[in-house]
Amino acid sequence: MSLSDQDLIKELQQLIGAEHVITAPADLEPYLLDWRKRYRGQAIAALRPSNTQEVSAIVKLCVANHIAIVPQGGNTGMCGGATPNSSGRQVVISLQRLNQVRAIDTSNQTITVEAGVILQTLQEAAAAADCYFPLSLGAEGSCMIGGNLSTNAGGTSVLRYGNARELCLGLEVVLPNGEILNSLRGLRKDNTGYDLRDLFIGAEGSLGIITAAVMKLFPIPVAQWTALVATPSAEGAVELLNRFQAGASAQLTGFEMMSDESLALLKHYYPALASPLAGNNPYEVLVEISDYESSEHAMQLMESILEGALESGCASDAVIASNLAQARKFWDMREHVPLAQADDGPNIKHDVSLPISAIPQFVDTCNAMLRSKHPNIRIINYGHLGDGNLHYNVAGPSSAETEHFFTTYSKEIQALVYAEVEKLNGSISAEHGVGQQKVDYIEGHRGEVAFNLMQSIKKALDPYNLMNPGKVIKL
Ligand code: FAD
Ligand code: S2G
Ligand code: ZN
Repeated sequence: MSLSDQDLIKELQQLIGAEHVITAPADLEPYLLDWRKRYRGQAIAALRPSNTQEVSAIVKLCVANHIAIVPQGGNTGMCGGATPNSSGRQVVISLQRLNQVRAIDTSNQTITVEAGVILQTLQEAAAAADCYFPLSLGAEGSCMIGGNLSTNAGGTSVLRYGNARELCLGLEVVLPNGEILNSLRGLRKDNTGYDLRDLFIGAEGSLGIITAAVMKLFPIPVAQWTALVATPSAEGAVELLNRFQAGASAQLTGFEMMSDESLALLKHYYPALASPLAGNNPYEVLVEISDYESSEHAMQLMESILEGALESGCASDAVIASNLAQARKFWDMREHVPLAQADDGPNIKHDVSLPISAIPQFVDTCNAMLRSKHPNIRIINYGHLGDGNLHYNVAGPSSAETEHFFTTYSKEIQALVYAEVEKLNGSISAEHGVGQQKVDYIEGHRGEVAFNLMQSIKKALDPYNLMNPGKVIKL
């Protein structure tokens, strides 16, 4: 017989302390609404355990009382994955208090951190040990490494260092039955059975709760040069990428594209971040080269590749940051585009990835198709071109019309864009995950065999469907 909510709350308070069982509506609110303010849920409580054993004890108590669990990190996710549903029969488990850096092994080039460590804190801990942790994204001041692993986050250095998955060597996970899986080994090679670690990376909390991880560290680059390059078309941007890939290879550590409408939106909401390049360029690309030899070597490389690009016409203008402050300003431009979008109002997001060779066709086809149906829409097309990942976001003609446009046309526009993605053999979720936003698209996108296999895995690990139900895979 299940406990009443009141008795459950009393048991939880005994487990983790009353001050960490949050039930007062005002205190609960931040846990029930996602960053985009698109998803709102209900919860019996938000819980803030302080260690793995407390997480395990909570899971066992919830499972015994058929209460579903929604793990939550920084709550910066884009797909509503960390937001409880409206049933009121769920609890949110916030990992914020599991925030210890457990160990740094500079010789093994690894750092062991708890899931609630904020990404920026992890970057700083690496730097303090004279190492580099490359995962970097606009939300790094509040997202947590547990959430980064659960969404297999990408960000701006994937083309050189990979997603969160490639940066992880070991995990500690509380399973849906409350057992603790300890695979916190910092080994780059370990072929002993199924790859259980990778099962939980990108599972968005639907297979278990990540409580700690061993992450890779890297040497700090000796020099980094950043440039802002104007290109006449998406095709030109891809040619520019290919030139940098051929010329700089592993030294190419950032390649981000912003369309003219993205730059116009940025300039409107953050005038100080207006592009320094003259004119209204169809696209501007932020390129970063990192070097382990010398600053001069990196600069020569940057200059020679840019010269070739300007001669070929795939670049029409370029400015190389003359100092760290200017390089920071170029990166602030890029990282403020999603903030400008949030200021502007709801927008129809498409976090898509495509074969890089297919990107010009995707952009030209979708732009023409959508503008023929909605002539005055704004297509805020920007993102990680180096990984073939575009944030092809569509907004209504003006800020005042975004809400109406979003609610009226989201489904239609998403169907059109995703159909184009399928035609070009792309993905409908490059880095943000599925959450609840795309859960109805997954079977069609992945196909029956893959979908049935994922359902079998979900049923095997979470037979009562209590671990973040309704996210990623519906049973
Ligand atoms: P949350 O939002 O708290 O949770 C995300 C998902 O993971 C949910 O399903 C949740 O249930 C699950 N989860 C969280 N913690 C755990 C855990 N310990 N164990 C199991 N499951 C867990 N994302 C990118 O990939 N690249 C970008 O460039 C990028 N830029 C962004 C810029 C801005 C301004 C914002 C607001 C977001 C951006 N994001 C980006 C999206 C978001 O920051 C990432 O998805 C991030 O990894 C989410 O981390 P979080 O800690 O906030 O997770
Ligand atoms: C980024 C943010 C999400 C969006 O800035 O790279 O991941 O599409 C995005 O606004
Ligand atoms: Zn992104």
